[in-house]
Amino acid sequence: VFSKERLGTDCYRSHGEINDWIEELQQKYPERVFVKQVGFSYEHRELKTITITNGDGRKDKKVIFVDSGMHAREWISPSTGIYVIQQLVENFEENKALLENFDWIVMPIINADGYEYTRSSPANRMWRKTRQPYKTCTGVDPNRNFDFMYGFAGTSTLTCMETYRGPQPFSEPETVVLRDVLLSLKGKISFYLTLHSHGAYLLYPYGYDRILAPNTNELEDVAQAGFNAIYNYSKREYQVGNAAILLYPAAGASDDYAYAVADARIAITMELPSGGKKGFDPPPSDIKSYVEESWVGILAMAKKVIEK
Ligand code: ING
Ligand code: ZN
Repeated sequence: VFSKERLGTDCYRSHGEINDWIEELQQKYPERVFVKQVGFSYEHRELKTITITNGDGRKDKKVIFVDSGMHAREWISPSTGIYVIQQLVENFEENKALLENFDWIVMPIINADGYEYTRSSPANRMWRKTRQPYKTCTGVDPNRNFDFMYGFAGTSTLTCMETYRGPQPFSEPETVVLRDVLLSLKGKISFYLTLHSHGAYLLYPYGYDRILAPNTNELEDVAQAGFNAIYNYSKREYQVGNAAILLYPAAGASDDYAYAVADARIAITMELPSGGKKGFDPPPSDIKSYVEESWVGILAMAKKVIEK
């Protein structure tokens, strides 16, 4: 019934396909995989996490948490989330050392409604936000909607803007779901990795303002490990640094929240490389090379965290 790597890397997958696939993984590998329905999107799509273990039954492990699909148009992000799951579950023998002292939890699609909206017609391809309507326009930037330094720099009060922060923190069901998952893991997260695109950046807190986080040396070390691995692999040069200083200040993002509120020791926003006409649209034929390269970086960062 099941073939290895059923989802492959040949095309962008729908939210439904991804959900069905992780449920199949749980059926196929019940001792190592646990899928949990953690809530619903505004349009009632099922939001799920997949917990990946080595099956030894230990319950005291720290967690490496990866999410993707927060911004609708950043399609290479969920593709990479899928690839991470494939590496840990279907390529278990090669990667089982990563699961010895850590459980991995992946949430492959956060903004399910936005993602499906970008898939529904070419006219909607560049949608970024959620899909809850407000008075004049639809959607909130989920990466401005978290309640740490909410409303500070890089956020908009205008409903029609791409960085609309919402009427209040956690106005969006999708950010509530991610918040509750992160808080349920509070103090257990060694590495929070959130996958975005595009531009090839490895960003670490704080993002709300140009302020360095207390363990900046450690954050920089982990990000540098990712940089080096990718550079050695493909000669691509990611830019590494504090999110607000290197890119721009953006308050209410999930990495700051995971770091400052859910006490993730390391939190990184990985902006995957640009592709296609607008940067957000690498052609399907490029998915394979993008996700393989990105995994090299993710692996190196995870190893750095694990060896600490
Ligand atoms: N970029 C991120 C954004 O939400 C970011 C960059 C993340 C900046 C975290 C500051 C803090 O704007 C994309 N492409 O979404
Ligand atoms: Zn993004």
